[in-house]
Amino acid sequence: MIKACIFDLDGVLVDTAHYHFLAWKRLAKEFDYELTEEINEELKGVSRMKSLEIVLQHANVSLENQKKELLADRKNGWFTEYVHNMNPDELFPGVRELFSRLRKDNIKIGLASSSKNAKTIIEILGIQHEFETVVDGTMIVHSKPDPEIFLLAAKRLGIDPADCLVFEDAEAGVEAALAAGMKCVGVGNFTKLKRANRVVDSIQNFNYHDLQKL
Ligand code: B16
Ligand code: MG
Repeated sequence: MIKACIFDLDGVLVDTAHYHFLAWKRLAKEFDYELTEEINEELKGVSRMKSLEIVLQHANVSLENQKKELLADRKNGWFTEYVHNMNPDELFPGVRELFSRLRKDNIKIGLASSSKNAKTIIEILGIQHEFETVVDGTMIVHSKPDPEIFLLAAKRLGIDPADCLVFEDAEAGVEAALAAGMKCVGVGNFTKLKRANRVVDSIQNFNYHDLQKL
């Protein structure tokens, strides 16, 4: 029985995934590499440093660690600039309604985002009080597809992983949820997320009656 829902942030609750893409694309231009939406899929759900390494690998660029830190910081500067211009309306449709149904049914709500900016983002959106626990990129060692982030969220919620349902937009995130022994709803592209127990194109189109049937 599902007793807790654990939400990814970027790409599930809000389209910050698009801001990550814009900032990486801007950085990649500096070394004459055109980042495509397709390659960007590989960056979803993974840490900032790992994302940079993937971009550099595709661009055939090799750099020393100090330079990589500088580039990651620059990308994050742009990303946080975009994020600070966001407003609460950018929360995806259906999110508030889903939260209130879960609360009514006594199902716990957690956040598990690889982003080190997650707390800032949920505050900008005004949804920080919706979560019984928030686990972000500052609290984990291994990023998705490792199950660490979801296992930590379940532990903090006091719920068995088998009784948790994860909502994820990234392939790496779906793998992490399954590796944690949880059920998973993929939010986005069916072909990319087909390993999830169910795939919907947006939170709004998740059929609440399916929650206990996955
Ligand atoms: P930051 P999520 C992830 O968030 C993003 O999907 C991923 O693209 C990003 O690289 C990662 O956070 C780290 O973000 O640079 O802000 O620490 O999807 O797990 O909520
Ligand atoms: Mg995501």
